[in-house]
Amino acid sequence: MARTIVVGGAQMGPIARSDTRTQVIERQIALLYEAKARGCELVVFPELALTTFFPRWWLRDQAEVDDFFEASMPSPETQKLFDTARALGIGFYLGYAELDRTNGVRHFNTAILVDQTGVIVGKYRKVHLPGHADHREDWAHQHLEKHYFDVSDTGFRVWCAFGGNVGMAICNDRRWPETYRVMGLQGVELVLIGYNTPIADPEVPHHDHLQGFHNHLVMQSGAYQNGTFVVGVAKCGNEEGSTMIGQSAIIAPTGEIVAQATTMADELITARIDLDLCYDIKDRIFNFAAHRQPQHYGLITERKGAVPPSAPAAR
Ligand code: ING
Repeated sequence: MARTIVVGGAQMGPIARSDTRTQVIERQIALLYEAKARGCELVVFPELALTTFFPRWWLRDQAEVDDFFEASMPSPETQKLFDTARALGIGFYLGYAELDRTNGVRHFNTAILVDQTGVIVGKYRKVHLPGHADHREDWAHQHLEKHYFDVSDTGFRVWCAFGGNVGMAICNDRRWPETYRVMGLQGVELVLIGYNTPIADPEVPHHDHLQGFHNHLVMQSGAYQNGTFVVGVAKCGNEEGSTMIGQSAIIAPTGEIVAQATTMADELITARIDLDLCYDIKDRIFNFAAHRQPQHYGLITERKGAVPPSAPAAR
């Protein structure tokens, strides 16, 4: 018997630095109503979906930095999003900047999974923080996630939700095979990923034209190599002078793209997916229990950086 679920990717266009949470959440609510009309049970919003992508700037005023973070979730402003989603019977993934005071003061790039009754059933804090921690004022676009966020204390988890095994990741995580494999080893059937990906990468400008290709390459690979659906959702367009890629996509365990955004604005993509299709892959070509040989994979967790073979001694 098929285990189908109608999933939606709620791509968002630019969020200006001056946009209020209320203005942003009204856009998200409009996408929720469209999702309801299209039968969605679960909707994925982008990474840092409540504000502009502030890690592009070196901000000196701590109060200004703190304004980008949520001290509670639901927060007073996001309560309306939770209430609307619950009223529509839609669960959602929401990326946001989390201020955590439960163990000192810590800052995370976070995503939550909210079920159709409005309950937060899962929280994920971003593992792979790209870019740099130092101020590079001569760069047109900085990428300061290592400056603003702490590394995850959750790791990659998978939750029983929406009739299947659901996992979460955030943006740069999608580029690392370890992300999908750690969830694959927990039986993940649906990986939800929000992203904010600038086209311009100051360190390799000759790769700018490859951002869209790399975006799908890594998500399609992760889906196929772990027999899981992947939903990748962008915040995109020209946001405060930094153009970010769109191409939000719903990807099948075969690696095929099932649905893809075609604009650089707020756009809902949807698909009815059958989670049982994961097992065409999980039970065959990537049957982990039958084919993996962990005794040969030790370096993956033992070693952080690459260590090339030493050159043979001169004879
Ligand atoms: N953004 C980017 C990403 O991994 C990046 C960072 C941009 C890395 C371009 C490499 C090239 O998609 C986030 N937020 O991780």
